[in-house]
Amino acid sequence: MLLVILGLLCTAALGAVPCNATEGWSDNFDDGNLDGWVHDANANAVDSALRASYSAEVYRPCNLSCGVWSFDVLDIGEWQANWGPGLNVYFMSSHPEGSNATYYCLRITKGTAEAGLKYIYAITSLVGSEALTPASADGMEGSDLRGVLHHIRVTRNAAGHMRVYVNETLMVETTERTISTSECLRILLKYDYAIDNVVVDDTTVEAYSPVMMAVAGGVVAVLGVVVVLKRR
Ligand SMILES: [Ca+2]
Repeated sequence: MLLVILGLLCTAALGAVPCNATEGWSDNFDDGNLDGWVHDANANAVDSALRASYSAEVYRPCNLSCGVWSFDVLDIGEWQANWGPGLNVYFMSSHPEGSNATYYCLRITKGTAEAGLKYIYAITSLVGSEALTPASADGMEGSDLRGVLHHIRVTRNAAGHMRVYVNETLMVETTERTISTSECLRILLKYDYAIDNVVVDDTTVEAYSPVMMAVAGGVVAVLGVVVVLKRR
């Protein structure tokens, strides 16, 4: 019996849910153009990064539904002296010209805080006409956030568990399974942010958090000792 439990716990601890294979891609905008992206005249590659002269939406085909989306965000903050309208990265989205719009989006905005301003990171979703914010968290505070560089990493596994890391610190997470397919990666950008080093990778994201893995590993170790002692 103990061996059966041991086996089940090992499976739970090590079992990662596989993702469908998707061709990964990246763009560092160092070539000075937006080849591969669909965009209007407001979007440009400036100083080796994606910029918008006022407000721009850019997108490119991407069917990744589990894996890793990462990018760098530089807060330029030219909009109303730090009151930026925010940045939306629709990491899983239906085609913008299609009907029945669906998306999962990372929305970065700012709010007031004791120090002056703070970043607010939210995972938002749209299914049909229903827009939801399943998870949101406050980030860094400061009197002036201009010039801050963020490395953003969004992960989603086959169980629908989404995590957003900011400079490798877990900031917000939620599990949503309503949407399981994607056609595009879309970025809605105003001129207060620059985007660089966009990387889409179908790396399998483990189904369990490192804490759960550690707990399961500990239980397995204890049971292993018990089994060994009983056999003596
Ligand atoms: Ca670059």
